[in-house]
Amino acid sequence: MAKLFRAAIMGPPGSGKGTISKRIAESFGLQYLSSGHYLRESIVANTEAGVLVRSYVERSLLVPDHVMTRLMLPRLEQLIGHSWLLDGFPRTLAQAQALNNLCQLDLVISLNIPYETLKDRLSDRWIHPASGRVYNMGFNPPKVKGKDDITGEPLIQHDDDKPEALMARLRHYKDVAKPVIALYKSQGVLHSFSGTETDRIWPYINSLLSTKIHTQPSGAFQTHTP
Ligand code: G5P
Ligand code: MG
Repeated sequence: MAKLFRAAIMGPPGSGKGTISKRIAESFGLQYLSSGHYLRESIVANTEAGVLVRSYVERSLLVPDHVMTRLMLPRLEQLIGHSWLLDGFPRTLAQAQALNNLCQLDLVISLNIPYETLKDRLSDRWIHPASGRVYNMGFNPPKVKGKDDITGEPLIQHDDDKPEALMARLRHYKDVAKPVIALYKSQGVLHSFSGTETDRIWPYINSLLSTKIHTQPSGAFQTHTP
């Protein structure tokens, strides 16, 4: 019988969550929800919440848990009856517990990417401050150097992306993620993947998901319990 499939992908900034999520969503037809995307949407809308969110995202700090759960959980409630993949949520134990109260995840993918690799990817990162859109001069540069693709406004580089600050952020990510990873490990749903290249990690994730989700020709899919 077809069963719903709920998954999340975790990993430090720049670990490839977004890149891999898009491949999973395309290959397996899951609805894709990215916390970063919804945060940037609220920044652009310039609501009271958006102004608050911007003050955190601009400094690459975690947005408070109550703001995150208010942003994400109603969207999941609307997706009752759908299978989905979360990118970047939950990031803290409080967020994971709030999500647990709504539903149990079937699978959590955790990406372990070496610090040096993350440093290379992130140290070349430029941001459009008004929207939170992120560019990387090496992998996804803006169409016009130093300008936002949509508005043409100047891009800025944050002090947070300097190597020392980056190290502190990545250490902070690890500390915050530790109890979340322990929770999902204890629930038997955690799968960790290590490597320096997304293209080399992807085949392993793809084959794991193929054993759990069976796509149907119609685009519908079934899940298998191991
Ligand atoms: P986001 O938007 O979730 P981050 O900081 O976690 O942002 P980001 O930048 O979105 O991370 P990612 O999704 O893990 O990274 O990785 P990606 O975008 O796929 O890849 C990063 C770059 O590397 C891309 O340019 C990609 O093309 C390139 N790349 C990927 N693979 C390879 C490879 O193999 N080789 C090479 N050469 N390049 C590669 O969150 C933004 C902010 O929102 C807040 C926080 O402030 C956060 O900083 N936030 C939350 N706060 C609290 N709780 C939550 N749940 C929050 N979620 C977001
Ligand atoms: Mg991302």
